[in-house]
Amino acid sequence: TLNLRLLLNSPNTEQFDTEESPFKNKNPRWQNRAVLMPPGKENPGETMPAADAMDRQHYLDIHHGMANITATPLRVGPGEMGKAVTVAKSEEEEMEKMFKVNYFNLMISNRISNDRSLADYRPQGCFAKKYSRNLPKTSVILVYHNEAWSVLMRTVHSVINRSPRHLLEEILLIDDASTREYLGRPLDDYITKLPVPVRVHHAKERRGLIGARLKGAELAKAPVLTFLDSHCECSKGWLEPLLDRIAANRSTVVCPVINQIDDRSFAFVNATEVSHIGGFDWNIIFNWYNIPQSEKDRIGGDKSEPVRSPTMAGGLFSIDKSYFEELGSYDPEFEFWGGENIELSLKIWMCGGILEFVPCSHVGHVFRKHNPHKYKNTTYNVVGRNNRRLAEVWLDEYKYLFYANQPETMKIDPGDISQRVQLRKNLQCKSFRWFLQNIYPDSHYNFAFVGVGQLKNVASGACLDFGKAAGHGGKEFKGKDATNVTSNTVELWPCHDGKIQLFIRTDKKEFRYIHMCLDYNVQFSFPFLYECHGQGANQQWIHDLKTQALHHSSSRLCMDLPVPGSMVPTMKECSGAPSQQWEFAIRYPG
Ligand code: LR7
Ligand code: MN
Repeated sequence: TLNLRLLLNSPNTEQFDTEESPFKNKNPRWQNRAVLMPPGKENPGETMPAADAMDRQHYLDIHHGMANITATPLRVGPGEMGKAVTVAKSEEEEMEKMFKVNYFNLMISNRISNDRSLADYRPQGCFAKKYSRNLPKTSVILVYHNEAWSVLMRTVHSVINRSPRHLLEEILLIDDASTREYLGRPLDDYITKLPVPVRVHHAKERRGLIGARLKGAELAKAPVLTFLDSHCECSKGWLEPLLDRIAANRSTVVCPVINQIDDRSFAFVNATEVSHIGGFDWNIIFNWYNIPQSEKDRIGGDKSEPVRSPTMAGGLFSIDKSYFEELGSYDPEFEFWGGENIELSLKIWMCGGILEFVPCSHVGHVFRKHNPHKYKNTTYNVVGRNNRRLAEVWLDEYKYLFYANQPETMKIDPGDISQRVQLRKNLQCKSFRWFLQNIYPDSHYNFAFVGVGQLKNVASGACLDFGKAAGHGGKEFKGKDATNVTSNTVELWPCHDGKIQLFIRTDKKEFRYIHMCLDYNVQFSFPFLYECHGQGANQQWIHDLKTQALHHSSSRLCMDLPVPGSMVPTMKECSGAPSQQWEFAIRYPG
């Protein structure tokens, strides 16, 4: 019945796949990599799978002018309707070998048609929506370095199959100096047979995805740019809702809902609504976060309404071309991979635009657990340098929070940033503080602070340190950056340069580390770190600059040295003794 419905469907009778999906009700756990994984050995032996015999008539049928593109022919085969694919036991060894070529299941991908069918992932409210008759055309830009043939072609075919022909100016393939043979002549030949203009630019020198996208933007003919990663699948109706938002307001930048394509089974996960928004942490690394209540209230329960997001994931979005240029596109000195998505997101919001996820647009992306890319042998940390530039230009004083967390980044030369600073001035962009308060209130950065530095005990010369929990009542850190911690002891250690002694003094008189605050409760004899609550009380510390005493507000006790044999400071009646004298040695701003 499902296929019958697909054959017969018309836009008004469309419903989504009601068939039980193994992924139903499971929230995909979307996690970006925190670090670049070491690249695997690239397999030069990968070959181009026999390309699907292309059904030209099928393309012609769906591309006569404003043809009805919803008519999907009945298809059988592995992975159709976005289903998971498995292989025989006997093939598993080979499968694992092939997995390492691109860090996704190449064997399975090669068996799935370039034209595989997908379900309809749009929430109900989308079907009644009317889009402008004058939508702008778009150039779809795909950048890649050594992408697998089947995955790249499925991206291209899904764009062709599911974009109204009159809205698709062209597909631009920007080959970031790939070395695989099939991405040369064989690809050049193949794309001439496609029913939509597809152009390829073979970059001679590797620039990374950011440089490659800039090249694509430069070559694009259409008034709207649509960027996709090279391992995506566009689902039915993906394009019109994106273009419609831009047609209504050229400074709205839109992202589709990014459905997960499983890196092992190539199942297209059946997510319908916007379940998360984008943000970033103190490493300036993108991550997914819950939609704040304020945004839910703004939308008012309509699952088909676009959801505003502080940042984009980076790979999948549409933007008015002239607006992209006006915003200074990407920082041209960014290299390789990373940071460009945050830079663009900050510019959009701080300089008067809007960034949103559009629930009526669904595009799948193969989420990988490892990064397969090697970049040039640079002597510096490439992503760190991108982020350093970003921090210097866009984060204002909050850059110190990034440096407090990644002190090594301070040693990287960011190069000349004067043009980017000038750009920000010319665009009269608002402050990062404004962005936090108005666009990203849930951010871990969202507080005002006085400085970042060490708390040094005058009598002993030792520093308060939260790196080593010794089990004095508190718990050890669970995560590298204390993100999931509920409480933790602090200790006194010889002072050093490391970040585990850097506390942030906030305007609420807290001593903070990311979202953990120095806290004290009279049940205990020692201070500890506890999730910041912003209510003052047990997390408020008055530092008397004359006597150098550190008064705990609610208990009126003072922080004192540990008892002999311990490293954990104590809380005592204030006495003015040297053991109760503390210096807050500010490192940033330096
Ligand atoms: O040197 C390179 N040259 C390239 O052309 C390295 C990569 N690339 C291409 C690559 O083929 C792919 O098409 O660049 C694209 C992104 O690289 P991926 O897919 O290896 O990385 P990713 O999916 O983790 O990338 C996410 O973060 C990047 C940070 O710079 C970019 O913003 C990507 O566009 C972004 N991808 C997405 O937003 C998809 C959703 C993932 C999430 C969250
Ligand atoms: Mn990707």
